[in-house]
Amino acid sequence: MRDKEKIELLRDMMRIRIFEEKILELIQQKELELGFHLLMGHEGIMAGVSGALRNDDYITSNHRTMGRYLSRGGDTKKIMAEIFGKETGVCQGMAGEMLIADKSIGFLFSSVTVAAGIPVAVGAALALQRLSKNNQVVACFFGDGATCNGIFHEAMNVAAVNKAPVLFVCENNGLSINIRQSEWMSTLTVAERASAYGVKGERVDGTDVEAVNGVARLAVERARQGGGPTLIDATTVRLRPHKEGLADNRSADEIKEDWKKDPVGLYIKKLEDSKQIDQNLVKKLRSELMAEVNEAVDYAKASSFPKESKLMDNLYSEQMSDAFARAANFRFR
Ligand SMILES: Cc1ncc(C[n+]2csc(CCOP(=O)(O)OP(=O)(O)O)c2C)c(N)n1
Ligand SMILES: [Mg+2]
Repeated sequence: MRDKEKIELLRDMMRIRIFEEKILELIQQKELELGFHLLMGHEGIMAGVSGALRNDDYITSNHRTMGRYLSRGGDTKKIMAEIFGKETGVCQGMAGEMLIADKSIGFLFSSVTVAAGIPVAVGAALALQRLSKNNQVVACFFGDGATCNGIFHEAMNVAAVNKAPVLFVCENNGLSINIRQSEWMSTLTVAERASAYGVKGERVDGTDVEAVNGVARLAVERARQGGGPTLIDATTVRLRPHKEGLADNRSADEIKEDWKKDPVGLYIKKLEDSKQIDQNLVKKLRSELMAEVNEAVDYAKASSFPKESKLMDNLYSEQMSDAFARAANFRFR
């Protein structure tokens, strides 16, 4: 990997981290309410996979959306405005944090419903396989808890049988809300679940962004060449509560231990220790990114809330609205 690519990975991780730190600050200042699902601790997985994708590839997401949107090249101002509920937001302030979608950057879907993005990714991949000549892939991001949901297994099977160009990316933080993995999963790893469907399962240290990027590059290549899906089981730590404001039942000592695996801190240390970067570069990146995020906050605050008359817009496509109207007429005639 070239130095430039390493700095891009670092920048991507730091951008997500600094954005989320700002969210925490805004919550503390009572500018935002509690309830946000940060992906702090998962940055190495997001940046590593994102760095293996092309701009014309697609992703789907679970409830931890903000870092994914940023990592795929999303606009800091638009995501900040969205979570402030403003009309200048990614989804005109109607989606909030957990239902983000933005076709312009290939961010197809996110959902509050655990595992819901997995079949959507497979469907999109099957459509691309049949309708596009550009060998695009779809990466879907979900948690280890989601791999216990039935739809994960159906979707894996359908993807495998059809050799759909999908990356199943499991952000394996060992927790489902506050319940530890050993209480709800009978296999030792998520990766081994792939073998039931004839899919390649790859376990990787998700706190090591370069390792994730390496595994993701191979998986993307395989998918583009018609080799079908890969399940990437990327192990990591969750550095915040499940959602802001919810009690975390880990002890302070356990959380302190988890911080030793902070993927952002580890990568900065690795690059500094091997003299690939120096402290000045990190300082420069940090101040540039903080300026970007502060500007986004000003933009969001200065924007207006959506008009009430827009409340029912964009719920269904025009076509569906027509179909519903016809169905309603039919019933009442
Ligand atoms: C179908 C469904 N079941 C349960 C929930 C409640 N719920 C929300 S997040 C979550 C934990 C998900 O854990 P995981 O998939 O590991 O993702 P993580 O939050 O750890 O990133 C649960 C059980 C839900 N939203 N949807
Ligand atoms: Mg989890």
